[in-house]
Amino acid sequence: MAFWFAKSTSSNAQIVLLGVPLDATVTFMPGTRFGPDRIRACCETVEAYSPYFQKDLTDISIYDTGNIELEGVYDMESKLESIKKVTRGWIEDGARPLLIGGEHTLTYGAVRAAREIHPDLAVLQLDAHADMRDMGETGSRYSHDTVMRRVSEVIKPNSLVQVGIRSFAKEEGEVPGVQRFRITEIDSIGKQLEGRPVWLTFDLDVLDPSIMPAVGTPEPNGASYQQVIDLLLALKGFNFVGADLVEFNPLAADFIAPCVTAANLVREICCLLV
Ligand SMILES: [Mn+2]
Repeated sequence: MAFWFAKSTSSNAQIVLLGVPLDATVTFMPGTRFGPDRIRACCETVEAYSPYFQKDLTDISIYDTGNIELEGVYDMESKLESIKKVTRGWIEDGARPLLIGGEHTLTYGAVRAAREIHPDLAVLQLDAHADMRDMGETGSRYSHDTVMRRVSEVIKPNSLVQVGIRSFAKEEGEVPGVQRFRITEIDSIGKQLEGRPVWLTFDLDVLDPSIMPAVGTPEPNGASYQQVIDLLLALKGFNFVGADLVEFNPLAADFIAPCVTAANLVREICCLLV
């Protein structure tokens, strides 16, 4: 099954959707491997027209590649290499990839691909968690709680912009060279990203668990849907070169309504990317 609005062929796609069923280092509640297929299914009920962006997905050429084959059963570095290689190929072909997770760790593969092609890449992270541990709770340097630390190491200083963060270990509280904003600080966020190629990494737990309970590590006091839309609309016209939407976990909660919310966000991110 492909996303219903993804009707293009690979050769002329502006946006390429890649499912990434990565689910290896989650420490609290596994299940993100089911994310891409469930979100595809819930897109069936989502209109092609975005009333926010006033754009229609049927006017954008979108191709769904299906899910990425992840090499290496327990070897995260091999899996991240697969993600990087596939993502890089699509960017070189002139498409804007949107990776649908899967756990957040996948972002490290994707951002390295984008960074090789766009050396001045900035990364906008919407997330409840800083994900800035140097060593993960599983004892790995490559996991969902270290991923943005690894990302910050491969982009220029002051190029990681974190938004909505409300849970972190003391060591992750103030990391030099990382900018952190509340989701309402729209002008400051825009100033950091203006004129640069930007990768958007959207961890669904940035949303309040009252509307997004189907995530592996929910945190109270999150963003509203309207706040997210306000931010995305304010960034319309910025140079987004790719994005990922991660951490949807249909096993963590009654999943239908949050899955439709995630599917709506696929549409809004597609609108943002073109
Ligand atoms: Mn995260």
